Order: sequence, then structure tokens, then C-alpha cells
Amino acid sequence: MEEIDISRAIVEDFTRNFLESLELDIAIVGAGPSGLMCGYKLAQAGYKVAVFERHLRAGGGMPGGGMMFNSIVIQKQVIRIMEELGISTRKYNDELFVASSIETISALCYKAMKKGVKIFNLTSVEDVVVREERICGIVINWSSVVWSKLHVDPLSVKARFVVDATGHDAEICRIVERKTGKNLNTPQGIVCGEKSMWADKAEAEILDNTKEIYPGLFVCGMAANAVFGSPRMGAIFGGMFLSGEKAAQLIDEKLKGVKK
Ligand code: 48H
Repeated sequence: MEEIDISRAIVEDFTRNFLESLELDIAIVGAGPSGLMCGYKLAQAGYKVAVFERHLRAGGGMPGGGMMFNSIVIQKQVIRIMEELGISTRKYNDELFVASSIETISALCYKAMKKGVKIFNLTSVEDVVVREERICGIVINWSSVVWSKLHVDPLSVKARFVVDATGHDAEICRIVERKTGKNLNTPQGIVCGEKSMWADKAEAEILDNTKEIYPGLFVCGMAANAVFGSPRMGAIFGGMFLSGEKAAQLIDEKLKGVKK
């Protein structure tokens, strides 16, 4: 065994994956629970999907559970999803169940990748590609470049749809708001900003907030509540799963109506 073979294997494998992902059906920004669920469902439906994640690890806010107590809470109606992913749950009361945050995010990541989702970690999405008032791709750079403020130009990836699953900051929607002149599909055309904690209301509103927010751009997860001015919900994750699933369904419906 030669060390250079290890180097060659890694560089070749990454490059092959990256080249295969330059033209996607769906580019998802953010490997938190909503983005991974969206990717899992779209890959299950047969689409070519990649998730771009700024940090070293996938998972977003899920591994941290609630205030670093690494358990999460989910509602009874998402038990079907937990079972589909093979995640153990424990009944807490008639409405709520608990699960390990680590097991849950690991299972989601594993199942998504097994369905064909490619995950590019340490990759930040810093802009979008727009043609004729439609989002048709993302602009990416190494997170290390962004963090160290190096002046290195980015690369781009073409996608039929882009999903903003960036969590509280709704980063992609904010970029689109800034660069396209406040034309988001919200009453004021802007990112309204997330409201203070109110779990019931937040979980009730998240599905309505999950939609195409600008032609070619969907928003799901915590970003959807941030965009529409809904509250946060704390460490309950049913809404994240259902929102990722709904975004995937809406995109599937759109793509089924469009010729490749
Ligand atoms: C690449 C990016 C970029 C970028 C961000 O925060 P997340 O876990 O998001 P969701 O919506 O799937 O889940 C939200 C949940 O974790 C949560 O925070 C809850 C329920 N909070 C309730 C409360 O009251 O606090 O994941 C988003 C991911 C992160 O991993 C980011 O690093 C990543 O997106 N990301 N990746 N390019 N520009 N911006």
C-alpha cells in the first residue's frame, strides 16, 4: 500500500461525486432535520439530490437536543416516520414521544444517503443563480474560505429547484430578498423574522409556511417559520420532519408536471 494511493482514491472519489452533482434536480441548503428529510423523500421518489452543509458534521440543531440534553421530543403523528427510519422511541404521554437526538439524526443521515442523497459538508452556499426571475442554482464555496474571509471566487451548481433548509437564519431567502428586490412570496415580500417561543402555534403553522417562496426556491423547517413570522418551538422536531416531507411532496408535484 502506498500513501499516494490513499490520496488518489480520496481525490478521485470526491471529484467524481462533485462532478455528478454539478447538475441536480434539487439542491438543498442545510443538513438539519428538515433538509435531510426533504432530501430523503426526494431521493426516494427518484430525484438527483444533494445537500450542502456549512459545518463539519450533518445534523444542524438536532444533536444538541434541548439545551444539550441530547433527547428530542416528537408528536404522535410522526411516529410513522420514526418507524420508517427505524428509530427507537419511548412514549412520554398520550401526545408526545421521546427519542435520542443522536440516533435520530444518524438514522436520517444514513437513510438519506442510502437512497442516493449526496451530502457535501464544509460547503457554504453564499449566493444563488437567477435567470429570468427564477432561481436555477446555487453558488458555493469552502466554508474555510468564507470563515477566513479569503478572497476566493466560488463555483456554481445548477438545480431545477433549490430548498432553503438553513434553519433560524433563513439565509437563502434573505439573499434572494436582498438581491431580487423584496419579491418573496410573503405578504410584505420580505423575510418577516421568527417570533418568540410558542410550541403549539409554531408546530401548527409550519406546514402552511412550507412552500415555494420565490420561483424555483422552496423553504422548509425553521426557516419557513422565520420567513413567515411564525414562532419558534424549542426542541420538538415533528414539525421539522413534516415540513421537509411536505417540501419534497410539493417539489415532486411540480417536477411531475414539467418535462425534463
Ligand atoms: C450551507 C448552511 C447555510 C449556508 C445554514 O438549524 P437546522 O437544524 O434547521 P432545521 O430547520 O432543519 O431544524 C431546525 C431545528 O434544528 C431547530 O433549530 C429548532 C427546532 N429550533 C427551535 C427553537 O426554538 O430553537 O439546520 C440548518 C443547517 C445547519 O446545519 C447550518 O449549518 C446549515 O443549515 N446552513 N449550510 N450554506 N449558507 N446556512
